Amino acid sequence: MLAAYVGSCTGLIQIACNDDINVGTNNFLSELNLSGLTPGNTYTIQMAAWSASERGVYRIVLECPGDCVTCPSGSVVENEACGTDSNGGCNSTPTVWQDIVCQSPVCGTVTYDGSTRDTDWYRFTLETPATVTWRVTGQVPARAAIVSSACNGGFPTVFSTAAANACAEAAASAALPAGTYFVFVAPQFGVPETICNNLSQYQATMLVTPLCPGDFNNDGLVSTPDLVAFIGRFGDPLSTCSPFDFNRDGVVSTPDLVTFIGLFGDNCAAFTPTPPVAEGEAAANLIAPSVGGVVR
Ligand SMILES: [Ca+2]
Ligand SMILES: [Ca+2]
Ligand SMILES: [Ca+2]
Ligand SMILES: [Ca+2]
Repeated sequence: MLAAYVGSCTGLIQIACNDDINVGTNNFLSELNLSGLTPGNTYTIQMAAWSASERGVYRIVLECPGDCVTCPSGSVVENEACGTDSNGGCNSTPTVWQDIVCQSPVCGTVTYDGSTRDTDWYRFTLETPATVTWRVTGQVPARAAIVSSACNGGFPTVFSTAAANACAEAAASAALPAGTYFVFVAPQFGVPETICNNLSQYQATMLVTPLCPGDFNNDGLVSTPDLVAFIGRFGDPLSTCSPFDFNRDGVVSTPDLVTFIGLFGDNCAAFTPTPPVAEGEAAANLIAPSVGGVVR
């Protein structure tokens, strides 16, 4: 059991207490979330066993995370309620995910109970080769990754993965051929356990930069076949990830035509895709199926 007080030992005033937070069967974890504390004040935390027979070794973790995740207005909200499991990607059978478009901020939650963690998988499609950057900032230390949409029996190909401390940005980036991919976010293994509260929040953004803007048929030139392709899409409402929508306003229209004409005649360097991350490292960072049994 935990309690928190303010004031001196001769005049303690209790400001919070908790027995257990009941996050699962036989899970009697105690947790306090204190907010609105005054810098400079002294606070005291008291811990006690439930009964004399349950005295022993305990672990207590104190986190002072601040509020570093502020979901911008217009964020895409994760479609998985905290504590449920509906976008577990290659950790789920059948595979489940949430589709997202690039450039839009994503706001979600992840939890970790000491062995099993929540992983969130978002799917997107590139029409042309592009550099993809996936930036994640979590209230807990987060891992970001860019992986194939093919799960390969729970082992998707990992093109980039990065980790960061709480409130720092984990940025994965890869040059990818046209195709469909996942971006991934999860708490890191070994970090403090996190239940559904303000500490479980993260924000993320996927940025897509075409490797050769205007080269829709991937031949290294912005030329007549690309113009034909562009005209064929004129007026279309599109995902803001589309290479045809240069100004990312969701439609192919005159401003995009102006940009395309400015690109006409360009030559582009040969495309070199980012090689996959070595399987062992990728598995340890991302899927880790042997850790704690079920990993989601
Ligand atoms: Ca989640
Ligand atoms: Ca999830
Ligand atoms: Ca071309
Ligand atoms: Ca446009």
